[in-house]
Amino acid sequence: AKSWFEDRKKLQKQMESEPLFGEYKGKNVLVVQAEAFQQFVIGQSIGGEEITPNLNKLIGESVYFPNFYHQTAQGRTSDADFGTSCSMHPLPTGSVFIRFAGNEFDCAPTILHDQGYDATVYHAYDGSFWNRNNMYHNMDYDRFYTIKDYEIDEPVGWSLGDRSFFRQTVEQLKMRDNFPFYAMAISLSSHHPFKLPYSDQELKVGELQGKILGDYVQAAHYVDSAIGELIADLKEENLWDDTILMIYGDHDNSVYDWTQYETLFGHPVSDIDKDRIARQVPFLIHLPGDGHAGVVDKAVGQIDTTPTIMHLLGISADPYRLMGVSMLSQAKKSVVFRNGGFTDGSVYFVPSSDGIIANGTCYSLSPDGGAEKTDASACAAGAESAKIDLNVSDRVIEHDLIPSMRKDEQ
Ligand code: GP9
Repeated sequence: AKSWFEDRKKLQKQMESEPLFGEYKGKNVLVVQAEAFQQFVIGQSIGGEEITPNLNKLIGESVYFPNFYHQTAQGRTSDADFGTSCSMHPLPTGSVFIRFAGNEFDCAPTILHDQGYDATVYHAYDGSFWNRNNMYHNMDYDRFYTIKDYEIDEPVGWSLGDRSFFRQTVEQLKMRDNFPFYAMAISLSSHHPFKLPYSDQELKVGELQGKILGDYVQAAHYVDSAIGELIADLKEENLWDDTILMIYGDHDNSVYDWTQYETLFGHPVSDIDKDRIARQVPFLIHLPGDGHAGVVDKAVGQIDTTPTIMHLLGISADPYRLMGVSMLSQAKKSVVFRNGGFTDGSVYFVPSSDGIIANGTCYSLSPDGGAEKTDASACAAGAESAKIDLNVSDRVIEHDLIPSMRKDEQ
């Protein structure tokens, strides 16, 4: 594991001499992790209306990563949080938040705390869910705002609607009056089974009325409107010009009736597209000031998030054990999925259930998004390297290796 991390550091180091390194030093960082928010709703319309008008507009003013993938497994939302915050893979079984909350990791709140940031996390649900109380304490957050800190003035789904959740989160941030801040807000209104109050169902979903995907797009539209209000709030409170805003989806929506997707898209969905649709979630970074914007095509994933934040803030990855690489760097690395699949942007590997690499399916990707089956040998080296990455991550987590690696480096 030690030599693996030494190699990874060489890749990470590259960002230090690249554009944007440290360009946003000292800015606030607000990370929004959106529940079950998938990429296929972006730019998609239904009944003549955009599902995500606010995000579509924001993407045009942001750095957007159309080839961003979630890397979660059984730990679902907690895996997304762990991967993005701590830049390591989830476990093959269970959740790191539950099984190894006492171990040491190099997570974004800890790293930013060391840089003088006020680090807080917000989620309007029971603090014990996914063992967050313990894990967040270990991650060095200054405070975890739970359901107890919110007024339930807009009941939706499991708890508070995202509109009110974001509004009250900004109020709490203002009240803390502690800058710069690193804040993570975890939304909830688009949780399965996506049933919104009737008054919040604003789209005309036609044939999808009464179907789960119809409810899902209504929920995605509601979350989009909540994000629109969040942006307005941040502007109103004079935070917009000093805050890097990152928004991403945590995991897929668990809806696998593909005929419903075919109704929405108006065309058939191939097997490879099913795999990709289930793995792709949106990821955008809105940069403050006369911020940099554009589309970055590189294949990237959740574990690359913390190194990306460090790139923008000018924090070297050298003293930390992170498995990701900045999404803004030219450094190349594959996105590894927990099932042993991976993509590097030019090939996409779907493993077989027996785990034998030669039995998996390898696709060659074209720049227009097309995918053609190709010989498994084109994915063999990448699949082998994905296996190694997952093994290293598992060993570090299960044996709590970060403290000893840190000691060896001193
Ligand atoms: C609950 C929320 C949902 O607090 O984070 O988690 P999930 O069921 O999506 O993993």
